[in-house]
Amino acid sequence: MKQIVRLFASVLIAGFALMYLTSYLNSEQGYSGGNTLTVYNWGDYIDPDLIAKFEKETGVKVIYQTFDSNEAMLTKIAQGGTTFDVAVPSDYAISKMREENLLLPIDKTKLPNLKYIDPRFLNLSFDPDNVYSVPYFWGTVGIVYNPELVKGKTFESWEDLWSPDLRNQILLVDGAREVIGMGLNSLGYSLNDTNEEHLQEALKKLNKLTPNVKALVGDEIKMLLANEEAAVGLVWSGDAAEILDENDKLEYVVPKEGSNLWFDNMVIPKTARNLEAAHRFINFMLDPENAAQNAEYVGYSTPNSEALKLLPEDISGDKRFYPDAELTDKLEVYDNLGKKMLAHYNELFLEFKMHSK
Ligand code: SPD
Repeated sequence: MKQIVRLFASVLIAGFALMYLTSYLNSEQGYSGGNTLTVYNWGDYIDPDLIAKFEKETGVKVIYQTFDSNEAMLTKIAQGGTTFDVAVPSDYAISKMREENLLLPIDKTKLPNLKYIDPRFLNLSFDPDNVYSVPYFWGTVGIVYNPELVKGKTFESWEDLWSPDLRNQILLVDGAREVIGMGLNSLGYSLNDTNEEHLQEALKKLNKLTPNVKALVGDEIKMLLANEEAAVGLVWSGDAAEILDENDKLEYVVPKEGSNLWFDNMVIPKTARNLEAAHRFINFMLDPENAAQNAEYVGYSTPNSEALKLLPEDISGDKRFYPDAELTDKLEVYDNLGKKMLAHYNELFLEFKMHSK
């Protein structure tokens, strides 16, 4: 009898262990099932209270996964085997996903809150008519610096980063387009330049920056700069806003030669399983109160004009993070340079990283 009880108990334990393991592996792979929604977003890019609010309002369980670059996100979605219901790529990555047939059209009849998006952020070249994507956040790329640590030096130009006084003082965001783009812009070339000579020139110039580069980092760039562990950083504007919020001694500038204007939009990848919940989630994030709460939490700039009205004036009126057309018209959006050229940018970036070690 005892043997039967023991056998029964072992079978039960093994069953539970198997169930746990399967559900863990499924969530790691982004498998949705039942009433769940799998969201794939950049790290540090949502107020977690909003996920809880969405779950409470809808009864849908959110499985949330993060990535740290468009390239990582693209590879994971393209290789298949995942069922992300909503993802948040940037401009050129959206264009690439469209080209590779990785997106589903959005049913706008299910997005009544889309009307709150400022028309300036709709119908952009990477997704005309917003067939596949809906604005989430937008911003620029620029330089955060600590005036005390750089002893009064100012940063009007990309060129200023090459100053010999900045040895081991610069942190760079770990992004291929951002770093190669900075090299190109510093030489007066476009961020979307595909001329091989120009690209090699940019790599050579970037390699000369390596004595000044302390590290290439992800989201921790915010903590490192705010804690004054480096004097200067190449950052996305939303991260700059958060850094300056933590440490108001620091400054943010977009260099005069120009820089990147970027847009992160919500999309429904082709492999989505829960289309109903995906649309509900996107509409929920477009709700002005939710969008304002999210913008205040993550520090990034909202494209939602009603949400903007709900933000404190010191945020919505800050021209460094809500620049007007006078600046944005001078900036460039990354183009989808095609599979081969994007891969080449990544190779150049890897070469630079090897050189910086
Ligand atoms: N931690 C959130 C980072 C989001 C950055 N998105 C900007 C992409 C620009 N290509």
